[in-house]
Amino acid sequence: MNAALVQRLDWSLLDAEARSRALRRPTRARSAETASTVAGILARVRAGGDAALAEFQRRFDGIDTGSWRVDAEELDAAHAAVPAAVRQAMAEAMSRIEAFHRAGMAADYAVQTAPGVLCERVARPIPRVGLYVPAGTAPLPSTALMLGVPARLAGCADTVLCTPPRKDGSADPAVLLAARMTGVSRIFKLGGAQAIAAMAFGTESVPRCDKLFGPGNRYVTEAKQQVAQSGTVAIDMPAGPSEVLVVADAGANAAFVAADLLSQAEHGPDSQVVLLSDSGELLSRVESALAQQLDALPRADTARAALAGSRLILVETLETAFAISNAYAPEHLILALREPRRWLGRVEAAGSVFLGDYTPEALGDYCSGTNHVLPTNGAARACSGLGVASFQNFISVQSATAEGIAGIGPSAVVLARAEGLEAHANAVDLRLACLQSTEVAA
Ligand code: HSO
Ligand code: ZN
Repeated sequence: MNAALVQRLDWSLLDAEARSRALRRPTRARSAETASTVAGILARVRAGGDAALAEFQRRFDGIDTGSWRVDAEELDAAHAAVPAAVRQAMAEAMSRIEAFHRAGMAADYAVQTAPGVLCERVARPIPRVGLYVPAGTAPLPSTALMLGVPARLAGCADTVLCTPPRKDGSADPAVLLAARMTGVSRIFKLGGAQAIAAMAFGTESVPRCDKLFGPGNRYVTEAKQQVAQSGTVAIDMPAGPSEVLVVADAGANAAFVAADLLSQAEHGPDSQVVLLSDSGELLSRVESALAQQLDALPRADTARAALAGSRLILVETLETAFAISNAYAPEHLILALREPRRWLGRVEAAGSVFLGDYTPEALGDYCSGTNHVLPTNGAARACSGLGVASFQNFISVQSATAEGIAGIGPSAVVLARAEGLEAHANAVDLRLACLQSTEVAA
């Protein structure tokens, strides 16, 4: 067994500094070099439009077609290229994702807050959204479903999707199929910061979008942050490498736990996995299971690199495990506990929670129905995963009758004068005076 596979710690023996080091993400800080490369790409696309996209296609993708829009022919070919079993599994996943997301949609509502005063909130789709689906070492058609389904449920009029081209200039057929299944309007074979720039600023061929969604590599993430900071476009959430935290008790199945840790670790060398348990024996069994399962994985090198930055931590009690988890605020939290639901009330911050031995994260990644675009890097403390609401704007509406303003107007006048805002007071006073004079006249 390889003792150095993953670091093992005893929480009770760590001082404050060692504890904070134990929970530090391996995430690189935003590098100045990446930031300036990305700023350069954004500026080029903003100024040069399609000509700049063609230049980046040659330079970064090594292809020279000068076109990137996916046409009907390529979509049809994608359908034929995806095996029937995959098409079927995608269709089933999509219907569960749709059922779950539809149930969570916020209904419009109206409340009479005083006689004659009606306050409402109505939802409107964000008109044009831009979805980014990474390809990289593993193209993720499931991400196209996780972005496309809520966009469609929200009723977005125009859904643009960018995904990087492959070496031969084509796009991953399964990503194209998933995009088509969800009803995406236009698909472009564009990747990296230039794709984000195209959707944020618009070019001759790519329409300017109102909000951008989806995970990506560090260039994509940096580009999303820069266009959002400049006020050009809204983005879904700050994205970072994927992560999972597992809380397991002595009765947990070590092979299951190890498999869950590895399923996260295979995403990328900077993915982080953390296991907390009150059983040293369980930790040892998981360590052996990790070593056993790792070698059989095609992406063993990636997983090994991720494990090198990960931790197995012994805690004295499960209460401590939850305190640690809440402070860490993991993207995914697996409760490999005998009575997981009993502990759910303790969870204060997490992107998505998986209860019990038979709920691996992989179910949520693909097909249970929940969204897998989730806050990483501790953002779960104050951010939530994607839902239909992420693709909507909520507009408040109010209407007051004469009776309504007569009732609540005097409060507005008092508050306006207290703030020294006489014009505000006047806007209400004029109407109150008008009502009084018509009353007198009547
Ligand atoms: N675990 C990833 C999502 C994913 N896994 C896609 C497989 N495919 C981030 O939540
Ligand atoms: Zn995953």
